[in-house]
Amino acid sequence: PETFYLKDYTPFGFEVQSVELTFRLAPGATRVQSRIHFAPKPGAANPEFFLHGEQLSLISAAVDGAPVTPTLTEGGLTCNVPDQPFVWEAEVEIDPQGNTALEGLYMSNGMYCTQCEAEGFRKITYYPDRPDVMSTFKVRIEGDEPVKLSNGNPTASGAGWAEWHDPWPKPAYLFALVAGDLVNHPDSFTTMSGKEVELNIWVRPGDEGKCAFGMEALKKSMKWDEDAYGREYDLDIFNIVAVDDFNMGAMENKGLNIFNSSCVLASPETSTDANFERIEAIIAHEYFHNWTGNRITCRDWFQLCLKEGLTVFRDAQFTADMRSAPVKRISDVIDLRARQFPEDGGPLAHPVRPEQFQEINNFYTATIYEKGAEVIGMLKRLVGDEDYAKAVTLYFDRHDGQACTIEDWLKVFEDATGRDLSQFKRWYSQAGTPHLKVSEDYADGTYTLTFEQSTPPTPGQPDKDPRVIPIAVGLLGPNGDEVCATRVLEMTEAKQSFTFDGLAAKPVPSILREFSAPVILERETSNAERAFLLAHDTDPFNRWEAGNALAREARVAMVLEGAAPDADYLDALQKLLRDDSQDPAFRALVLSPPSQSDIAQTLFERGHVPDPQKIFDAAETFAQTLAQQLADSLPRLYADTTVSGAYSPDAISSGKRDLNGRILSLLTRLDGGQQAARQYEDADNMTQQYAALTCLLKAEKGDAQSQAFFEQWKGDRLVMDKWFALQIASAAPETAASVARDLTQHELFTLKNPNRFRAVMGALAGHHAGFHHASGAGYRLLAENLIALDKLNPQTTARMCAAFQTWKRYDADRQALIRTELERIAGTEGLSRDTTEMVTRILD
Ligand code: HT7
Ligand code: ZN
Repeated sequence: PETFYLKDYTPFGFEVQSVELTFRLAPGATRVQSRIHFAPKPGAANPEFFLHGEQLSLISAAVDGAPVTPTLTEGGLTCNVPDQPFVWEAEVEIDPQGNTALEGLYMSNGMYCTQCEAEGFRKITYYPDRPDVMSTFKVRIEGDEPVKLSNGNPTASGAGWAEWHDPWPKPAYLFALVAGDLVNHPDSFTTMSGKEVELNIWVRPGDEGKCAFGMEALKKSMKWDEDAYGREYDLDIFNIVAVDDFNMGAMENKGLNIFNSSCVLASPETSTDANFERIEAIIAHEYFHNWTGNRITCRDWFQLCLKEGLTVFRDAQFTADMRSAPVKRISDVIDLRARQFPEDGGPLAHPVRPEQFQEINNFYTATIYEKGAEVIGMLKRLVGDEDYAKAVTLYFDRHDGQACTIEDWLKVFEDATGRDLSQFKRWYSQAGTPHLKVSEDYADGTYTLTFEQSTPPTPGQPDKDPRVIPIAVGLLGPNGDEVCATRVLEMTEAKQSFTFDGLAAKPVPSILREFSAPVILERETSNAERAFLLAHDTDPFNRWEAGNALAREARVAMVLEGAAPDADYLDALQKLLRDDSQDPAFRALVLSPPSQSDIAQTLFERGHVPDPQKIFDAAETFAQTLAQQLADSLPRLYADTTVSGAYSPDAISSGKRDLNGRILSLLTRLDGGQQAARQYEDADNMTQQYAALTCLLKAEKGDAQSQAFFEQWKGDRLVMDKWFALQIASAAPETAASVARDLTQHELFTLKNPNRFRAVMGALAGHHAGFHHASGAGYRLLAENLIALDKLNPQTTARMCAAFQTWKRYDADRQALIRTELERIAGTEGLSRDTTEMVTRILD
């Protein structure tokens, strides 16, 4: 397959002055007429007129009204055109019903919908399908469907047709069309300049009752973007549509966001607290794209982090403001370490701004999104809040309506602050997670911290240069009082020391507060010091971090030395659990152990070969011991954290329920599931019902409840996804793969719905000891299903290949088993470009 390079960027030779599209909808043969005004760009000498196009049947084409016969090439067409402005007209036929890749125009449950990012518009009509080509769009939709939507404002409609006009120039990847039998949940929002905006969430009939929470989240997002960033909405109407078959979470199409139904539909009975929180964050994310992504877009797909990193950063700020800032930060770091660090340390590592790709869909990664957001967080910490606000305002003023680069983004910071960001830019160009080694010295009242940074080689980048690292540090005195408030040390050298004067005694350092940089901290320390920080640090993130390190060390010692669970740590946990002055959500996070995959990674980094079964056993032993030690207080703790009254998904109640669920899981180890069975019976919301069922299934006491759950919810696709996933997540390591295999034979399993596929295969890949069971059954099952899915949906297949990315951590036998499966996938005839690229990179 062809490789595309950042260095090869050349602008398109024509302006697109306006686009008019007419859709005559028919499931197997939709006709799309386009009428596009092009003008050669001044100074572009004889530019090639190339339009992207894939899986299109060209019916006719004309230039300035005269029929033409373009030359059809592999990915599009070329045509001789005048050297002055001209009108291009074409008619194509496409097959939405046969489109199982869910890219371009496709059908989901009888509804027409589109997904054009990154390069799906070329499956709708011939067009310069690249983000730096921006134009206004007029769209006419003809069909019997009662609801017909597109971008922008509605302009006219009649029996069997509707017209839309989007006055804001946009790239084709933001184009959207939806048509079907839909019902809406309407509302409105008055913007800061007093403009009334019509809001709608469109869903399948029957789902109307699940829109209220999403609508509130939308209005909160609109208000927050005005207050925090001064950004106002810019159309008369904002539509959201819920779609069942969708490759990712949601899509920010201008004025017509399309959502995976799992990311917008919510009700207390069918959604967990975690679902509610995720929905609020995703609605915000897509809405915030209206400015960071749509009004200012990317010049090319190498700049993807320009919109995604910034928008993730903005949605994290929003969630921190709406809920608890420390809890959001801790959760985000857990997620970063679980998804981005393994990516950055393995065969799929790539810079935040990649320099080459074969299939851009493979680069919607944790590195682009989450590390991209971390880079912005570092920038903000370095320049300070005020200068951050100045720089971002300059970005909006200077670049509104443009397609931009990371250079443009950094330049506004340079111009607003006078800083030179050339070294900082390495965060965008160098892949890999820096390791930050810390040593310390104390003499005569002066305390010195010395840091050494190094980044391991990553594919194509053997050597790394030192980066700018903001290290937020505070110091605690021996009695636990803070003797030095947070100070941001700006590291720029490979090795650098910082001193703190006037200290009466050697302090205990709290380093990398709020996780001020996405690095791996290496420091010789003791469990006693970790327990001290867990008890005294004023920075909640580092308090949690200390607890997390204690948990990790305890687990590692259990695996490597067969040690008993660390008594000091168990003690610290007990104290924290009973400490009502601490936020329940925070206590729940401290109580949640590092993942088994995380322990495997730690062991690997320390030169050991992780044994997934031993890691699983250690987790079980630890939980059992903790439960036994807490035996006397568990019933009271359970009662004290039980939330009663009408269900509300607010942060306080959901934090309490989270803690309560964790206590229930300990209690279930002692009472044989009695309390969980009672909770299952009494639950009036999905959070408590699901928590109880999880405990029961893990204790192998939940067959009856699982059957009841299935009967109760078999008509609800989203709840059924939970049921599928839970069957696997709660299975023993030796049976996880066979449980998953049986589920692929279940009448409700289908390859055509990405949510269902992810529920089963994602749960298998997420069951560390089950997926990596020595039999290799997990690897085999995943590979078989990836091969089957690739024929229908390359994008979702390719993403799921990442489950194999950590394969070099494991022993030779497991590596051989995985290699066999990867080679089997790679050798499949007709394998998609998406999956070929992923498997090749993982194998390399
Ligand atoms: N900008 C979007 C990314 C995206 C996508 C979404 C749905 C389906 C396919 C997709 N390909 C790329 C989503 C976002 O980051 O907001
Ligand atoms: Zn996004």
